[in-house]
Amino acid sequence: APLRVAVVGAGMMGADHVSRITQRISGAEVVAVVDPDTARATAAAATAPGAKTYAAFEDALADAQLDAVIIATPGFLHEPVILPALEAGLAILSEKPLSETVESSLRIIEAEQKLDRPHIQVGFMRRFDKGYLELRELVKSGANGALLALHCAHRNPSTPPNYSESALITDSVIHEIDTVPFIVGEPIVSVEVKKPRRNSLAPGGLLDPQFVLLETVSGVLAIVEINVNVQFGYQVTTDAVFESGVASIGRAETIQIASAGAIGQSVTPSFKERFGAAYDVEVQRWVDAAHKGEIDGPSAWDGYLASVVADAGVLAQQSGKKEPVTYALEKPAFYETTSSLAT
Ligand code: INS
Repeated sequence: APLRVAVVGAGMMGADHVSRITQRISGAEVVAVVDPDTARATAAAATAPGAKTYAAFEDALADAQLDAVIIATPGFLHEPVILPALEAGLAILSEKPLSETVESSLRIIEAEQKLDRPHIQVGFMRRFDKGYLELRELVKSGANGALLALHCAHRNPSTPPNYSESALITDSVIHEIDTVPFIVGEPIVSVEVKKPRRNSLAPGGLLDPQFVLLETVSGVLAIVEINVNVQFGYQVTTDAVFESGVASIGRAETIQIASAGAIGQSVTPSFKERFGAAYDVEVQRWVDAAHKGEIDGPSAWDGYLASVVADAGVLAQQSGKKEPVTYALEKPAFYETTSSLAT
């Protein structure tokens, strides 16, 4: 029988997951869409035949005979859904970040470890993107010598309301905080933040862009340009500097058109298009694994690790200094998984 999924949060990402599961994923159906904004819930549910709408997750849990939940609310609202979902034994796909604070991430992994096995997969979709996977293989192969540094550009067209300076780290750079150790194969040990001249188009005095320097154990340095009011589109690229070569991912693979005295290529408007293929693979693998009582992607442990680095990053924004990253916990045996995409 198909996995009975609730999608919690019917914003851009939640609505996208509803149509993804309905139209492109096999082995799952959306039976509940949860959002306190009834109009939004109804609009998202319209694409999924048979889905009912609920104002609160508890109502869906009581009514809809759920097997699984996708959580696509803002990060600070993940824990109040994850904890009851764990208690109900559901398969969980939580969008990034797992949570916005280390304390909350710790509560989540503690609660999860009371179960027999990991139930939570975290929506770090870049781990399913072809470019990142190829880069990770290239690093492992050693074909170009050792990896020395990464230039990462993370550009968004504009920021949503309520977006704050710390969100640059906890909501946006959290992706690089996850992918850098994934590519390099070792943890991040320090974070430093530099703030160039402010983009006057950034709303509410937001100090945007920023440069976030992530350093790994062996000294690989990732320089992340987080730049979230670029106006022109959604662009995420990485250039990897090796001892004997440079590799680049994320440049547009679309048609190049010369016309009217200029050469042009389109830019994806949002993360939905840039990472659409990665999301499809992520959700299909999550569904297939859930049928077997497993996860197949980054775990809550990866979510916890990222929250520790993000904490140091927010501190570095305030202090202007290089801040060390200290992980209070060793990886519990509970989180040893067979997924090639988990840490
Ligand atoms: C979004 C999403 C995007 C990222 C944005 C973030 O929630 O995670 O992938 O580029 O900066 O605000």
